[in-house]
Amino acid sequence: MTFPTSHIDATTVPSMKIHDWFDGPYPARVRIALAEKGLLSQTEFVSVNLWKGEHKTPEFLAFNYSGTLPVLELNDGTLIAECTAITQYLDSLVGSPALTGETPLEKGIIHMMTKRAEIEFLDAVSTYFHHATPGLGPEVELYQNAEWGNRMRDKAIRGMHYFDGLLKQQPFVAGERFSMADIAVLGGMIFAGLVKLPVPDECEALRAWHDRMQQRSSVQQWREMVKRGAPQV
Ligand code: GTS
Repeated sequence: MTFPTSHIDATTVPSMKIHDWFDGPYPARVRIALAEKGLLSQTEFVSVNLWKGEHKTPEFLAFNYSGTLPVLELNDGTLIAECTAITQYLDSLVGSPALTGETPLEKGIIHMMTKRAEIEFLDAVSTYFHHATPGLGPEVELYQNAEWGNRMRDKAIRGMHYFDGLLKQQPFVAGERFSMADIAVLGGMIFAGLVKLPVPDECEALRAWHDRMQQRSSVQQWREMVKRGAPQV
């Protein structure tokens, strides 16, 4: 199987598999990116049950060394893990809408803001979940450090204030256009919702941006997929 080397029409993209868990915040990032690109119908979702630790088995670790979801599998067997890498691939494949930027400047800013959304917010909420709450349960969480987890919760709240300040000045996380950076902050908001970490009342711009994001078709499509519930296996 050969793969296209530049932008092609979404309808001609070969089928792909995404290995993920239906309501996971990181999986949400790739599902939203797929919806933005009009690629959901070409994608088969393979369920990996995080709550049963299926992502930590030797077989899965051979598949994705990091033991995380999601993983994109192309139909020649090529594997791409990491939400940013998967989004970059999808964005390079199908031109519109551009999620990772078109000009060198946009690409740089979007990359920076995506990384910042991860480090300052989403990954911090995730660490809070895995370390300072029961997380995925005692069978899966083999090492926990509550003090570290709580520090990361405080970091995530600082991150919410940071993005609130930014969104007071511009409509989207990386500037004037929706991008992968908005999707990364959405991932943080989704995770914060799951672990019941409230957005501070004073973060009005962040809340207003979040409300606007709910109007996007891609976010609505993701929500519909989650509503369908856990896959029957
Ligand atoms: N840097 C990775 C990425 O961007 O893809 C992080 C992926 C990640 O942490 N995924 C979560 C995971 O595998 C999935 S979810 O929690 O959002 O559903 N967590 C399991 C674990 O044990 O860390």
